[in-house]
Amino acid sequence: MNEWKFSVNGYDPACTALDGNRFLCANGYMGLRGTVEEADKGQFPAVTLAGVYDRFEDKWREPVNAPHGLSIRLSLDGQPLDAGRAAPLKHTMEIDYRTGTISRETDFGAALVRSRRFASMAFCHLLADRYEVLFSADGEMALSVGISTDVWDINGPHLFDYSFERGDTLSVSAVTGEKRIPVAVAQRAVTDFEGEVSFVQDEGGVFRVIRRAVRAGERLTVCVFAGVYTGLDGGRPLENARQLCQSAAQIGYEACLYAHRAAWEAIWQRSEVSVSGNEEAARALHASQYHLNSIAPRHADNMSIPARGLSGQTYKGAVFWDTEMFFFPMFVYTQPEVARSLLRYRIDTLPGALEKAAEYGYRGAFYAWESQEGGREGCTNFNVVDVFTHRPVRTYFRDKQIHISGDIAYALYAYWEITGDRFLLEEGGARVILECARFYLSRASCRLDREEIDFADVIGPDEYHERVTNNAYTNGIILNCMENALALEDIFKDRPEWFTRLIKETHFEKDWLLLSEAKNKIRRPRKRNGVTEQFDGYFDLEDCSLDTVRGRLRDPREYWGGDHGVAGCTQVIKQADVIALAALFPDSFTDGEIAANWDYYEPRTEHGSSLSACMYALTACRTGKLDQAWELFMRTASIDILGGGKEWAGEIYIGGTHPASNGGAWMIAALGFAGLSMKNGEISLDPHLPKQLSRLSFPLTARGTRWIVTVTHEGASVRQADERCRAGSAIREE
Ligand code: IFM
Repeated sequence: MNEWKFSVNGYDPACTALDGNRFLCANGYMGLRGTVEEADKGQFPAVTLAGVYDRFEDKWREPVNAPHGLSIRLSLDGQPLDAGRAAPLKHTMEIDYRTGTISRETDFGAALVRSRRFASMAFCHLLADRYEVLFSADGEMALSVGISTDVWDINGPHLFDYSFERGDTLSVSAVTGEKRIPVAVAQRAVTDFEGEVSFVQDEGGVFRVIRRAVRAGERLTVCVFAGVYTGLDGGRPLENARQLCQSAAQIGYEACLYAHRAAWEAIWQRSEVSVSGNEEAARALHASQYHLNSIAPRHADNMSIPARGLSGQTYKGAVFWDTEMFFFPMFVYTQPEVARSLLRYRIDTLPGALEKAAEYGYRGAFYAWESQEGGREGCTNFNVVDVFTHRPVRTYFRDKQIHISGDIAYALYAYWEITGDRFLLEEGGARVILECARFYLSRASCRLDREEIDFADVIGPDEYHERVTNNAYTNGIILNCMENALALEDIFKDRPEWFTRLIKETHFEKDWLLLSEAKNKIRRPRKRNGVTEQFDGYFDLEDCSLDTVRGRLRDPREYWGGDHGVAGCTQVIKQADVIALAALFPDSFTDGEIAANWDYYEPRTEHGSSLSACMYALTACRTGKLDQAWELFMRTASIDILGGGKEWAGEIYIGGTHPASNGGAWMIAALGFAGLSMKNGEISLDPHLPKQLSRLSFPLTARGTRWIVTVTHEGASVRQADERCRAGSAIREE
């Protein structure tokens, strides 16, 4: 097995959506779904643009898919050679995670098509493809190379007022419906053959058609370069797109590929987790890291990453808590500048969070559950459609999932702890933490002069139990948020005037006085035999097995949560909740408590979200349950190879790549198997290497220094990159 490659043989129409995700190539600016060049809308082709949103009529707002600039259609003697329709003799798609390239080989009998494409990691506006045809029969060929506007939309259309340009350079420009943001795609194709050229332009796009007679044994190649720009990039999108594809065509495919590969190589140098002993695990880790690395917004300094990355419009292209709790750890330890961009997005969208808190009658910052551009809340009050009545169901993610603010404060503090970079706190991060703490003070469910403070009417990570009181995870993250707010005084002890001014400017004086008292009064959850109760009254709910609950479903697509859901009145939960708390705050639990909670909650967890398994794996490592940790690790890391997870909810496509699992795979390897943590500027390791692996190694950057961690069954070491090994707690001299 090649640890860096994954391929699928045969064309299975039932896997079109899945393969579009598996063979996604992205570069943070855009994501090109892994469909064949000739795909039409039915195969979900898309070039999803990061951060460009649009709302059509009263449908959900979602990211915009640009016209597809690498669209190629081939026919021989009038017969379309289309992998989706022509039943090819052989068809293989392959992704090379190391180089970020997607290859395809399709044998149509009369012609063999080979291509290799990429979304350039060196020039984020560039897509390129080298498409080669080897004919094994004589005939009349028609090759259409162009820009397709027949792309996939879930809640579209989003592009209007199209204009087209034909000639040596083709282009399509349009504007979005809601905000009239210009979107432009230009394409240049370079062929090593000649033919009779004509143009086709209709509502499906603009194509250059090259016709010629071909002979068996003849090989023809076309290199296609597409430039993609929008009005959000500044400048003139169409001009820029034109110029880029023309320059790329001049430089040539190989040179563009070289620059792209070099950029990927630099990313791997900084982030690759390498393992020995199990090739499948090695490949799954590469797949996970590829997918997460490929969607990092390296072209911007204040952008975040949607829950399904750039694999399409699922979940409205919105940013959830997934970013801070699941994507952020890999970035903060390997590419802190990406972590900074994710957090700067939250800093810059603070006004939206202040507004949302005010909308509900609270003070401080209540961040959007599904955050779109400018922090705009994308989550509606009716986020699920009932499969029986087809009516929208009132859901409470938007208004009750208040842990989101604490999750953001947690990541801001972790950024400071791990990088030692105080600048981000000074540049708005400290203010965000204070405003989040203020939100919780005002959201507390009883008067602050009472002995204990409850947080009632909330939803924890386990979304199946709505409107509960004292959710363990929520109260835990609120406590952490208040502690982080209080810790700011110490962090800025050398700048007391600055900090006093911040407290004054934010009118935080009164809240500041309340904070330490309030933090001590937050209700600690009830415990039974060491097991933390997920929320008040949870232990009193019906205690039945997962299978019993599943057996009560009358439709496989039925929503399990809410008032009428099968899980709501039972102890069956959707995803890690208390266990997520234990994974994030291991010091607040003894080993015995973690084991007791794990044994209690795991059998009751549906793992109905891709965010669940990694939290269980992390806590399994801590308690030495290494066989379970291994199984959960493989499940987490393989998700975007094997597929699985829910793809459709009724008529809504919820599939896509799973960046939270991708980040989770890194977390299990680094924080679980190596037991990496960072306290007071010191790295420490507490290794738990499963027997399936003989060695684990990865680079990290902490407090401005690069380190290499290595774990074997003999011990663990951390050495400064290019320097001697450093001894320390649980750290062995090499
Ligand atoms: O953020 C998650 C949530 O925890 C479970 N449902 C899907 C969301 C996006 O991944």
